[in-house]
Amino acid sequence: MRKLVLSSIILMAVSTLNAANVFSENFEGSTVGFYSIAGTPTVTGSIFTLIGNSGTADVVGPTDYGWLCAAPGASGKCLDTTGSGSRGTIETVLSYSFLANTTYTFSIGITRWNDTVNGGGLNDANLRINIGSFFSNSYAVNSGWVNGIVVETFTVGSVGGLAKLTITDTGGTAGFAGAVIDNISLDQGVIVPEPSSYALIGSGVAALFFARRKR
Ligand SMILES: [Ca+2]
Repeated sequence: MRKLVLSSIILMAVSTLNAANVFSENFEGSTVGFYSIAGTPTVTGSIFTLIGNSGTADVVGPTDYGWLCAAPGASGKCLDTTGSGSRGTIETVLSYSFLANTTYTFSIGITRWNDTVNGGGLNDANLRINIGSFFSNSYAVNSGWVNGIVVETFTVGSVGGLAKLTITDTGGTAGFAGAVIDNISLDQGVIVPEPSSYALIGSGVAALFFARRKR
């Protein structure tokens, strides 16, 4: 038992070195309901708020939509990126600090919205996900979409800075429903030294070598 505890502590220490969570959201602390710019723009109990002119979003419960909200570890609520009204854009309330020359891992569960109320079945959507100028990708959540957690890695260039995560529903079958998302996580990965840093380290080692030879 003591061995197990010790190895767990070591594992934890190692994984902390390799990846540190920047933010995560599973909407379990959120209140099921309709959020809008005109009404309540901040999605209660989550890290997100609605932005744009007329965006809406719905926090939905596990019995409403699909595999995602009911998946292991996600047994409660998730977010429909567009509520009844107009296509939604959500953004983190906070800006997060991104370090130069650092790799990050972003993951998100995405599924099609299932129209069980109007009998429309699975609807298509298009999601665009941005993390400031550091990451951008679009996802066609249509009949070709394979349900699962999307995992993306990206490396910030030589200039870091603050950025927010923005998720926009840019179009799909229904104007009153978008893709359903859950289990969002951003983790800081390993630091990648710049080529110039390698050169600097190399020249330092060379200088040390020649200094020693002179003696
Ligand atoms: Ca959830």
